[in-house]
Amino acid sequence: MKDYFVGNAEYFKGIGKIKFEGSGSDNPLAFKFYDEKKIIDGKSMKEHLRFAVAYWHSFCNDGVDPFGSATHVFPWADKDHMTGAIKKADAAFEFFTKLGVPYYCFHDRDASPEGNTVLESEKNLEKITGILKDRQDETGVKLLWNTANMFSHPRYMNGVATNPDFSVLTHGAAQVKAALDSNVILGGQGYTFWGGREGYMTLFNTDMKRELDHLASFLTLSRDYGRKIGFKGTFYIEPKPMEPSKHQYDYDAGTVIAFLKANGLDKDFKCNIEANHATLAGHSFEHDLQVCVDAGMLGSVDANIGDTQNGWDTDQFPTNVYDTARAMQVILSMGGFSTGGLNFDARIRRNSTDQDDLFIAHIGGMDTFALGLEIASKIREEGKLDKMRTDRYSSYDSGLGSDFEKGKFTLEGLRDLAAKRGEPDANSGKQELYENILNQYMFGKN
Ligand code: XUL
Ligand code: CO
Repeated sequence: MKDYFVGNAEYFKGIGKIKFEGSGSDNPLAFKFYDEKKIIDGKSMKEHLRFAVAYWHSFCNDGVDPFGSATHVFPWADKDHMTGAIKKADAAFEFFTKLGVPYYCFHDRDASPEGNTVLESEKNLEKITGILKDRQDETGVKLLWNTANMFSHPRYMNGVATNPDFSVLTHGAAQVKAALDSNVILGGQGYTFWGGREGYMTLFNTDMKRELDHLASFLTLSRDYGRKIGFKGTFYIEPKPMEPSKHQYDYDAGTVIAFLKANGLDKDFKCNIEANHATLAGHSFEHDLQVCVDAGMLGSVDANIGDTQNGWDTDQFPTNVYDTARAMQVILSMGGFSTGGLNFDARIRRNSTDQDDLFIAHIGGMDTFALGLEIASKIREEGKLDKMRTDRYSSYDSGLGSDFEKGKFTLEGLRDLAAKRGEPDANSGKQELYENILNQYMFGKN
């Protein structure tokens, strides 16, 4: 594997391979905490964290917002869309390898332009897939997952699989088919569905039951096609409660898991949990992760952070070590990722306009998760917090509580016990103690 790949040109000039320099380093272009080779609990940091770069934010987000035009200048841009896409792929792989991430993720339209017909779009993606495959082989960087962008084109304004117009649904099917074809060539570990427009703007014009049935059929056909062509990875649904729809059907982890189970899709599909989507749904990041782990359905993670002052998806890079420590505790509790990883679904700000800002942002996100991993691993190794939680349930471990868990009680039997035993003692939840112990692990427990 080359140190970094450079196609026809070097796009991130003057920036070399990012190295680990330790927490004392003043170099903004060095890792302070992410030491990819460091072994934690039998695995290297690189193997635990399985970082991926998101093509869409890193190489397509030009800084446009509802109030202003582009602020980011892309040196790989080209008047000819296919030439631009090829140069963009070169720039992307240069970035991945300089940063040292093992994976990337992309939407079909991030990497290859939409054509005038279904066939033209398919041909474009086929060509770019060949180029991505070459770059993967040259650099060793792999595909964590890909997906189809079925929310930008105007035809999808009323949804895709949940569109009341059948002909729109067929266009979505064409996109998913082509994206799965591309995935299999690239050896993707997963394939994601994020249905931003699979929801509604008003219930006045919406037959929710029919739409959900269509969504289930669409996902079933996609699963069947993927398996038929040899896709062995995991399908993911990425929950999000709203934005751009007023209500999105994949509201949160609990909703998605129930939907998958109700439709017999839970063997092939898992969740891809995005931090900022969980918080939009009124949950914490760790809540949605835990819901998935409890159901055996945590697949992958879109790593980002929201802004507590804003009620929308700000897609910022993770910088909050409390969040990542709690998230890594949950991820380690399921034995770590199998096909999934930590994909930075995060974008630099509109006014972050220096070329090194993209590196600095990813370095910060990777360091933040490296710290979270170290702290979570220490907490698990000592087992103190886990024991405190387990002990809260000790009344079910033996005797009558254990009989209840085994289904040996009737409701009348429970009533009689209450009458006989009288008022229970108060048992403190000790929340503040848990919080204080976490702080000790974070800031000074040796
Ligand atoms: C949108 C979002 C998407 C998905 C992939 O909020 O998170 O980028 O991750 O379509
Ligand atoms: Co996402």
